Amino acid sequence: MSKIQLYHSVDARSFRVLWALEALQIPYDLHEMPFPPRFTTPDYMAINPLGTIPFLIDGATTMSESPAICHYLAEKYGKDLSVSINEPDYGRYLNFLHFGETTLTVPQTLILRYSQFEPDDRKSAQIVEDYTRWFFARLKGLQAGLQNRRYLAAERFTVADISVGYALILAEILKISGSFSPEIANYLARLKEEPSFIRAKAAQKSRRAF
Ligand SMILES: N[C@@H](CCC(=O)N[C@@H](CS)C(=O)NCC(=O)O)C(=O)O
Repeated sequence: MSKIQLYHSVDARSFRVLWALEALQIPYDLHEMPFPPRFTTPDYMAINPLGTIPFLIDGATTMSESPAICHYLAEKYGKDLSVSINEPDYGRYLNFLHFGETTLTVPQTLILRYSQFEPDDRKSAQIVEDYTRWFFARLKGLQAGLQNRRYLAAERFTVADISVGYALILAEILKISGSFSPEIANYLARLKEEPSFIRAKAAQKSRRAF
């Protein structure tokens, strides 16, 4: 069987997949590209016409959505990192797995875009402020979810923690994590102590572009 191929840029959403691969300890080839690959690596468009990362190839399977890839890998290669349909926290697990991307990371990308990526005349302090407020309003869901829990589901580290944990790491990169509650700050600190997180960080070779 051919090795899993992961297309990635440093600390982008593809980090979720890198972190999951390291947690599962399965062999993979990492294709690290300067960000954004759509402009820096034109040949990549032939591999993923969206030009986005992550992009995963596993035999005949190709995928481009980070929570879905984490779910797929956890189900296929290591049951403990996912929560099964027979466990009471199955719905909670799926909810946080998707919450990490759709509810938390989507507003963060607006902050990133309008504070860093747009040319100066299109940068917008208003959009940055509005979506920072939006992000912190949505973080209330995580605050509630962490009550009396070390991890988000099934009392163990799962890809739901990877999905939400990445959004918290991106908040650090965006320099808005100083407003985290103690519970969220402690949760992030715990996640950063996971050996798989440390290995995933070490696997990245380039400098971050944002
Ligand atoms: N919903 C997708 C989003 C993928 C995505 O938009 N990735 C960003 C990086 S964080 C990207 O590739 N941006 C570059 C571009 O749009 O050209 C996921 O969760 O993986």
